[in-house]
Amino acid sequence: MAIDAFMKPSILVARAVFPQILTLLEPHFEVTSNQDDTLWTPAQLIDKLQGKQGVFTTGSERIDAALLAACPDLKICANMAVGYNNFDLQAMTAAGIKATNTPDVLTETTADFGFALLMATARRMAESERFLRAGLWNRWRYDMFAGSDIHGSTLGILGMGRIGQAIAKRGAHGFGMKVIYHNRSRLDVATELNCGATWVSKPDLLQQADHLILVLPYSAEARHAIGAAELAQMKPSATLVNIARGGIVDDAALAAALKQGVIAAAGLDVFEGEPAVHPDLLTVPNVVLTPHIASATMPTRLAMAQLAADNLIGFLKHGKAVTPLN
Ligand code: 8YV
Repeated sequence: MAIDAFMKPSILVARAVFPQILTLLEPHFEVTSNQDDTLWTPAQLIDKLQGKQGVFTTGSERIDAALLAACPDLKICANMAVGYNNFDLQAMTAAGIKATNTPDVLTETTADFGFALLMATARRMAESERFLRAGLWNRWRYDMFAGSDIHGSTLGILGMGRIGQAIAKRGAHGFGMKVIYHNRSRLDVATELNCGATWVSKPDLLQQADHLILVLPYSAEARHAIGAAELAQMKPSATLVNIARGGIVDDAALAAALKQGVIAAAGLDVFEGEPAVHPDLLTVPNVVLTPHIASATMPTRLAMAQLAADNLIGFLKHGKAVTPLN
């Protein structure tokens, strides 16, 4: 469909959003929304995208070559997420479709959550709360729910982008931790100093960390970056935290390692095949499980949605996306 100069472009907001985001979009576009938050099949999404020039997605909508071929009017996909493994970016670029994400606005909130999950895990908060709620607390005991210390320990970070750096600063400057990291590319010296972090090889990271936080983006190479072999290299007292993406950890291998005491505990915000959770993870006590909420504060979710909306307006109305990926 050709858009004439007087016609508003049509867009689809694929999931429920803050009402004020729809109010922001409506003067610029013919907006089809999904405030009931119906989970569409790929075929239904294709159907809804007919005649649409733009789509507001979350990490749950897969945008691939098959969808693009079936949606000839589509020009831009604006993801309300910094991660974009739901996009086949190569196929989008080849088809001339603009892709955008929401970097920066969620960095500090997500780093806060990484630390919260680390502390809840190392200090056994979920496990001990379940014990209390079950009415099992009838006395004090010297080793009751004794966990491991955060302050003064060694924090390992795998992946050292914006969120990794924000976590490093909290660890080094707030908790007096020794911070080590592994990343394909090493940070420059000034950034390392600012974060209080030192680059090490991946085996050194696994062997030296008291607590290991994963914050690397998902890619084919990152799949099962932490599996049985990597877990076996970690300290038996170590905690593992995954706030990156499901699939970076081999969840079955992790559940087995937790059961066998290969590592002490894990905190997981993301899962292979989420929202499904590996059944073995639900039966081990020493794991804290949260439903992909690392960026979930009201101001940050609003800022993410606003940036995704600004990308649609910027690109479809003014020819320039704010945070383009291609
Ligand atoms: C999102 C995230 O909540 O930004 C990301 O990459 O994982 C989360 O902040 C999620 O992807 C939904 O869009």
